[in-house]
Amino acid sequence: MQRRQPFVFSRADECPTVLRARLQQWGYLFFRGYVPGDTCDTLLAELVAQTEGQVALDGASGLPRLTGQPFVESDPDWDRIYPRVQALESFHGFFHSASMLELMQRVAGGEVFLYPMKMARISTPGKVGHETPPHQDAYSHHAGPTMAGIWVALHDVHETMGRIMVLPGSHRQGVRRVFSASGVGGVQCEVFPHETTWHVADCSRGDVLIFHSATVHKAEPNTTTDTVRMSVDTRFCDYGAPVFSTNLEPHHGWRIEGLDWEHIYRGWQSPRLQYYWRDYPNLF
Ligand SMILES: O=C(O)CCC(=O)C(=O)O
Repeated sequence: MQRRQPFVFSRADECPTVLRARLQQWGYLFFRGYVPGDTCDTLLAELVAQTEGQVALDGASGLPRLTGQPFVESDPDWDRIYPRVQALESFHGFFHSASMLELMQRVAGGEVFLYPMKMARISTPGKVGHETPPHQDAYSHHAGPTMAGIWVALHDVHETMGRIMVLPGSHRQGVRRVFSASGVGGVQCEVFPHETTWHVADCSRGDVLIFHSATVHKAEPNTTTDTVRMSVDTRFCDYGAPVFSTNLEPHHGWRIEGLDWEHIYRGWQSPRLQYYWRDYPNLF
């Protein structure tokens, strides 16, 4: 039996000590509308424009609609679309804005290192069973306890559209055993029998979820008829904490031929964020 309770809400202007205590208590922080709506709209339109007509923005609702065939991460359609998404300067820059960095610094209590690997999620309907399974980023990113995930809704995400859920307090049980799974990432972690209550909420564009590296989280299936859920996420840690070297690669650069930083950077206007991570002092 799986129960759902609403996310515990946080405010960015709360005392950082309170925010950090809450992160340790629940394993996550959820901020309503932290990213301005027009910033989300601009990035969403750019992501949609890379889908070669497979996804279109609905004029009335502003939501992405599936206009082509359903696909999941690592399908041929996705593999064609994703290098175009990854090449967007705005997509990589999104998490490096002053206000985003400020939020991460407040939560971390000091300077942060933002992982170069940036992720875009395109969860289409028609692919139930392939949604992100329960997992811990500590396992998938080989990361320690000061690493956290940061996930942003680029549009409103209602029930049935593939919301993100977290297992509150699950970060306190350490890194768990994993099993192979059919969804995004290919592995799922153990969920203990007593862990039946998940936290979740309908999201509005600009809502931000920050979660501890060991917090178990997953996506609900997208059971709509034609609405796509699109979001972006990345990882950050205390500056100087050990970072496993695969996190310096582009997301899926390990399996999509030619998806490397040279490809990604070739059309960029500014060199500022290119290879910013190269002198990071603690790789392993
Ligand atoms: O958005 C999703 O479906 C997956 C997000 C996620 O698992 C993450 O950010 O670690």
